[in-house]
Amino acid sequence: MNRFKKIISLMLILALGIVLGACGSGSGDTSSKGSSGGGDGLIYVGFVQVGAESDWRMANTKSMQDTFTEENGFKFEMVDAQQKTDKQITAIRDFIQKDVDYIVLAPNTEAGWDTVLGEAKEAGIPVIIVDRMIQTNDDSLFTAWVGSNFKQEGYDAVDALAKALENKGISPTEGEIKIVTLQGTMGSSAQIGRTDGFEEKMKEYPNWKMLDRQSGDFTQEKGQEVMESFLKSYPDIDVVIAENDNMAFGAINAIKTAGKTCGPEGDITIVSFDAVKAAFESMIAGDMDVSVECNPLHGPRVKGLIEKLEAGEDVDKIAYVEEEVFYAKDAADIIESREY
Ligand code: GYE
Repeated sequence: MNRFKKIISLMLILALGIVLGACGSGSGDTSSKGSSGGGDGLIYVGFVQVGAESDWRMANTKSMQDTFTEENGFKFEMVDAQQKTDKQITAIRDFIQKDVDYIVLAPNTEAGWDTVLGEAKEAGIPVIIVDRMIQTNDDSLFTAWVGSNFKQEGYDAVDALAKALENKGISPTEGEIKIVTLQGTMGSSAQIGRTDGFEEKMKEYPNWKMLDRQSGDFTQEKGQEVMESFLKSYPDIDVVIAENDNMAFGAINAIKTAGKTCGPEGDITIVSFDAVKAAFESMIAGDMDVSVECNPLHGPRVKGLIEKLEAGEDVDKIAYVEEEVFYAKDAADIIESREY
């Protein structure tokens, strides 16, 4: 049982004691539930996951599953919301019903969390948010957040594109550079930050032109579909910004099928986000130019937060993960050291 719930239980027991005392009856069951409700000493964590849309997501799920084991003292349950925010809201209500000790939420999109998180707060269940963020005016609705600075990733992608162009002998400051963007799930922090960060910083290059932007929902399949339609509408695309690696893989398929070339030796420059292992393979194969890292290994970070909360210690409300940028020319030397 976590600290917050202990306090609430204690208050309930006291209140019940007063009521029973006043009634002159001593026969009520005032025992509180043991740790995690099962008396098994495990900390019960309910994880509301976005879905299984990408390699990043799979690595994130694995990190959580590998961390929140019984050996480590946890009872762990995960709901895969199939990229549906309403499914996530339902999952939170289920976890409240089950009286878990902590809810860990990876929100699909940013808006609309106040009501259900208010319910979790009312029930005394702390909510830890991972990966993407929520939009709220009430900071008390969550205990802590850990994830990436998506806007910074968007800024980094601008520098990454400039360097990737230089790496293939193209000046980033001369001639019109025509860009299309495959966006992630609209309204998700990863999409909002990457789109806004890129848009803001690309103003440093007045010769860069954003031809179009469309969502591929972070999946390879939709990324490929959107790229197919871009290739039909715009015959001379110079750059694809894919807001995750899986959409980049789809775009690369579409480019090749259309008889065009991409990567460091090809015509179309591919800039991506995540830097999962398959992106390194794609860079080594000469298909992708650069990937801006996004670290999915949040399991141990969330565990660290829960352990501190259990010990009654303060935690950082907001914690950003350090990230790098990886270019095709270095991929072969680095791939072995990648964890995801
Ligand atoms: O970039 C993408 C995944 O929210 C950071 O979600 C995450 C993003 C990641 O589907 O691959």
